[in-house]
Amino acid sequence: MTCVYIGLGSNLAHPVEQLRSALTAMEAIARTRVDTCSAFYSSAPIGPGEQPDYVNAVARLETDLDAIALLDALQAIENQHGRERSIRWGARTLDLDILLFGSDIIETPRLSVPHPRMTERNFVLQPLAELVPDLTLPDGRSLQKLLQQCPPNRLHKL
Ligand code: ROI
Repeated sequence: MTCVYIGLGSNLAHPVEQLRSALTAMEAIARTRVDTCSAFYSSAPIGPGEQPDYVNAVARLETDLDAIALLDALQAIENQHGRERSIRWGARTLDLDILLFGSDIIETPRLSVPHPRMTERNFVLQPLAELVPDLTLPDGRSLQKLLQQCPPNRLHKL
């Protein structure tokens, strides 16, 4: 089994419900177990234009799938939740990002792990630190140090 961390985000169509429903859907992924989930956080949107605040969380999964098979399953769940991919960094009903896949470093056209932008996003680092305060990323960087260096962005636990 590989221990995987997933970033969840939504800012449309009842975001809290979107995240709850995504957790239920992830429990149904083959050869995969949802181990735990952080608190839900409200966070100011990062990205262009006006858009509603997000709800964000991080979940820990155990899986026997490989990373691409897991990505396929997560994208199917995003699609079931009405995700549209028209505008980069636009508002979305559901975003499920593979943040960490064991200690693997993955660079393929479809998938980069660790998630390349997670280190700049307190809405990822803070819930992740709730689950694993002493985490070290595969490249040796410490989560606590990254949190200290992360640009501030309005974030509060729901
Ligand atoms: N901003 C916040 N606060 N939370 C997100 O999950 C999020 N996701 C995104 C972009 C548009 C970059 N901004 C976000 O994809």
